[in-house]
Amino acid sequence: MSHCAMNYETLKLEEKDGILTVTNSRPQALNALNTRFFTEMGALLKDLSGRADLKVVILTGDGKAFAAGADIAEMVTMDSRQGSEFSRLGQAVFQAMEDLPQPVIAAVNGFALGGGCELAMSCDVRVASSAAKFGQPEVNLGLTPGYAGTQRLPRLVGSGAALQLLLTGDMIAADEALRLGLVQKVVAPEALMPEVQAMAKKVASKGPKAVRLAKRLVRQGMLGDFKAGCSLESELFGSLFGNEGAEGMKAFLEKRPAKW
Ligand code: CO8
Repeated sequence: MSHCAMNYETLKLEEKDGILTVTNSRPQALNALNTRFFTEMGALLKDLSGRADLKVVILTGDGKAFAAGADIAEMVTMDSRQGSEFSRLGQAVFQAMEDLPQPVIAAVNGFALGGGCELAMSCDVRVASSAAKFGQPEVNLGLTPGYAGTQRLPRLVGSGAALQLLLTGDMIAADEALRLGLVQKVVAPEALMPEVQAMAKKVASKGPKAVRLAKRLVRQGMLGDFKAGCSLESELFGSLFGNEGAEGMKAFLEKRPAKW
């Protein structure tokens, strides 16, 4: 596979049956997001986007953190211009995650703070370990989020809950994140990877074109207006007739599994 050609320092990759698990792995710094991470993740996403055989991506973290934020040690010396540049770099990579044709499931194993919470929010579905902690603690550092956290968080949980987290910098437990709708499921730490793998396997067994289009329609719809989203939906819905949809519907009527 082409992505094996690149030697990643911050990412570990493991692929099986069309499901790629990407582990953010710099545990000595609680997987804090640095320039190297963004460069590597950007290159990986570019590579993955062209792969028809790849069905689902799982993103998780090594050790006790998913990611404890942007790398404070790298940011501390930055000036205003460099800060904006670092923000744009992260935003572009997280946008590429949303734009990836394949769905991305976040398996949030531990701390998802600041840029780490923003990373989780750029995934399509979030499953959390009961040991995970979420928050946007940037105000503690005299900062705001810079990787679209001020935009994605209110879209996920509403502006009141988003502002409560953004203004207080409070860390919340996984159960509270579930109550707010920031995550979709909470499981025991040891059940996290089996749960996410089962979910990924289920998604990978569905009509592959339909899965990609469902993601694209929601992602594009969230950025634009309702009517434009509906009109794109009709167009893409129609594109499944005569190919994958024809097989899926025929298989149902013939009481047999579909052959994608
Ligand atoms: N950056 C760099 N290093 C970090 C980070 C981080 N965000 N978080 C932890 N580390 C390092 C620690 O410095 C420590 O290193 P060392 O062993 O060399 O002293 C190591 O990881 C282990 O951390 P702790 O000893 O602190 O572990 P604890 O279990 O005691 O505490 C916490 C865990 C509570 C998660 C604690 O580490 C913490 O509060 N971390 C910082 C969390 C934070 O503030 N995150 C937000 C960062 S700002 C941000 O994400 C902005 C995003 C937008 C950027 C826009 C671009 C400009």
